[in-house]
Amino acid sequence: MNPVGDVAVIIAAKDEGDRIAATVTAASGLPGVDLVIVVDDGSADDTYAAATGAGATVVRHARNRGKAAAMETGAEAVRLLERRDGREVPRHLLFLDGDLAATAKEAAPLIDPVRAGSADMTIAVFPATRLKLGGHGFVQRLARDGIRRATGWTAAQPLNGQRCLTRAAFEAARPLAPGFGVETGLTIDLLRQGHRVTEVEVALEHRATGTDWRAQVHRARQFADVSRALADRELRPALVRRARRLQAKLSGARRGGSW
Ligand SMILES: Nc1nc2c(ncn2[C@@H]2O[C@H](COP(=O)(O)OP(=O)(O)O)[C@@H](O)[C@H]2O)c(=O)[nH]1
Ligand SMILES: [Mg+2]
Repeated sequence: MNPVGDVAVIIAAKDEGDRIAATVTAASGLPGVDLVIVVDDGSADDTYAAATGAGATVVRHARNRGKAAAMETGAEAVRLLERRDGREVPRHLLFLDGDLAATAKEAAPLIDPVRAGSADMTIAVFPATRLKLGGHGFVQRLARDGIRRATGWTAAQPLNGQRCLTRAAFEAARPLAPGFGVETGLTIDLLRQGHRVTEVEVALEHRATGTDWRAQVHRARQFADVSRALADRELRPALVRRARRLQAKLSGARRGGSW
């Protein structure tokens, strides 16, 4: 870990006992990283002990609250530590998944554009050969099409959770879309607010998604959460149109003297 840095790594983890120590160790060595926070989201395994042993600052949710809530907890922990230390310039936030293991050392290119001020959020693109998306293709398509409809931007890997944000961009995107809708929501909300979002190819590798029942349940949850994030956001233009029509009606009525 660097003695003084400008980046905090936040890892939302659920049952990552096998991989979290290697992920934390690799993330700690990234240039400019001086804080690694693991949010153990009610794991049933030894994620807490393994992450602590590897040198992370670990915050634990007593029960599972979902990925977005864990990310918010992690960012809040960073903020509180910065306040305690009297730090004036907030760190950039690098979100990594817990299952990257040693490949997390390849995440540095995600930080560079944010540090240079040329992006407000970067999103990782894993090389196709390492993607191992298993059956996630249809959820990826759902997210990609929804983001395109909402913003006009086409993401190569819309569900990729490895992202670096400025603190200001993170705050602008709160409250985050719940659960596994978080990536889709972040992308839409930041683009709609005029933030600059860039995809960056990095040589990261995560756990291959299987086809067993756990993987199926994961996919179903992901599908539901992405759908909800999109519904919450696609509703807005319709609501805005209705509100404008109502406003126009009301101001017409006022002008007509019947108000
Ligand atoms: N906070 C939180 N994180 C989770 C949960 N389930 C999975 N994760 C984490 O989210 C990241 C991505 O999950 P993963 O199982 O690798 O999904 P995939 O990459 O989409 O196949 C990993 O860091 C997991 O530990 C959960 O219920 N809560
Ligand atoms: Mg994964």
